[in-house]
Amino acid sequence: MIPAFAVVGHPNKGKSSVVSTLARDDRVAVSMQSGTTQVSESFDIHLGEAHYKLIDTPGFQRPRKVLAWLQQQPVSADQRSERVKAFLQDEACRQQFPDESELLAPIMAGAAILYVVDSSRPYSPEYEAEMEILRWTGQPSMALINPITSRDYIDNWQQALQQFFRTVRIFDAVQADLNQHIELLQAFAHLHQPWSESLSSLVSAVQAEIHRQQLQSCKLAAHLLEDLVRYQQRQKVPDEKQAKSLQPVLQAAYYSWMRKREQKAHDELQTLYRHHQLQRDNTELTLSDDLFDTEKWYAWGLNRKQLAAVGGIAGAAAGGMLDLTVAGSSLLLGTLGGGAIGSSAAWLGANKLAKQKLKGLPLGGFEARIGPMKNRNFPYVILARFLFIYKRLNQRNHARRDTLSVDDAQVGKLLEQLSGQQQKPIYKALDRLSRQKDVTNLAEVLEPLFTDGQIPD
Ligand SMILES: Nc1nc2c(ncn2[C@@H]2O[C@H](COP(=O)(O)OP(=O)(O)OP(=O)(O)O)[C@@H](O)[C@H]2O)c(=O)[nH]1
Ligand SMILES: [Mg+2]
Repeated sequence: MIPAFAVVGHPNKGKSSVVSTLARDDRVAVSMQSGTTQVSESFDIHLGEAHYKLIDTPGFQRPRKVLAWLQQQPVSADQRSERVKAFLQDEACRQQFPDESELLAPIMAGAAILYVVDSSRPYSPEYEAEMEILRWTGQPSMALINPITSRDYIDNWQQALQQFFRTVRIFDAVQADLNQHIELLQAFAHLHQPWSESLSSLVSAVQAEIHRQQLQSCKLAAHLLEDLVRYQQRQKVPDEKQAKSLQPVLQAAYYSWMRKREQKAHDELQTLYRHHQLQRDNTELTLSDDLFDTEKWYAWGLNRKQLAAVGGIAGAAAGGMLDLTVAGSSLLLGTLGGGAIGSSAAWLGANKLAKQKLKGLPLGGFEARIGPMKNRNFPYVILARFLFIYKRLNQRNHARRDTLSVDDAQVGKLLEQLSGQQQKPIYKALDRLSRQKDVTNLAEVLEPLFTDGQIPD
């Protein structure tokens, strides 16, 4: 049997949040409303070769009555799980106790139990009936203490839970980071011996998945940069006058294509990280500035000083005057001599938007054209906006339903955190891109920006 875990407990204790966090997918319904989950829902988690199931269940509603039903007749310990099966087979019980029937069904079909409680609420004996029912199932089990708003009652909970569950762990469903997630998976592997081998491989599968998502993000960014920087909008018309009057239309079409292409890349990123529920237009994932609000370009991309420094270096390197290995982390801080910056003043002058052109065609008629974008800052702006979304998505726990916080997205700062060796190829590649030259392995060059400079093993 594929390892399966049924997440059970009182209503509104974070069961669905645990499922969402472990599934790394936000399509699990989580809400403040008690009784949000009404039927059990099974999520198949496939990670490389590893496969397991997480089952979200409704909360216990009438555990004392259910326990009373189970205890109606004397049952020895070895017969208790049969008694729970009898409960599930009894039509009247299913009618009377739909929530308990829903949550017990996957357990009796072989799932292990993850029992979730909240340490911000005091322990009370009212929980004993449901814990006793779970014990009757005879299935492997673990208790998770979820500190929804505080850890005030952790000790009392531990005292009580240890009497019913072999393993008791603290797991914050909404704040848990990746290490805590991985530690929990490691604990799963010890829960039920026949599953231990397949569950042990889960940990490396999760790490591999994270690396895969990072690499895929670099590829999305590289495609986006290539597409936006190289794009041209053209149209043929019979005469020059028509070509001229077409220019504003062409420009609007050009901008609209670019904006859509950027949106598409951001959508792909969101899908890649399985944050399907986040609506970008009403969360802080919204890029409040329009892509062509060029006033903001220095804030997103490189500022004037950085641009001058990078321009000087990229220009000098193109002319073979400067060995790029000097481009260390201090580069963007403007510690370069005035000479280098001065020499790039002309280069800064090239800081214009895409040009419009009219061209007479050999067989008669005219072609109006806009693009490609030669502005040197443009690739940095695109990259900064993409990284802004990326940084929020890749660190975000999938159980979170609050809005996102905004911090500094300036790409220059992110670049400065990398070593000189890592920065250098990025400047070079983006410079070649805005000069419309071929760039090899752009995705690979960008990788340190997506992995925070850490090269995964
Ligand atoms: N701050 C914080 N909030 C949490 C945590 N766990 C759950 N919540 C919140 O508590 C509420 C209930 O969470 P759910 O995961 O829907 O709980 P549930 O047990 O599945 O609830 P039902 O399906 O209604 O039984 C939601 O508003 C969650 O965002 C936590 O660890 N920290
Ligand atoms: Mg729920």
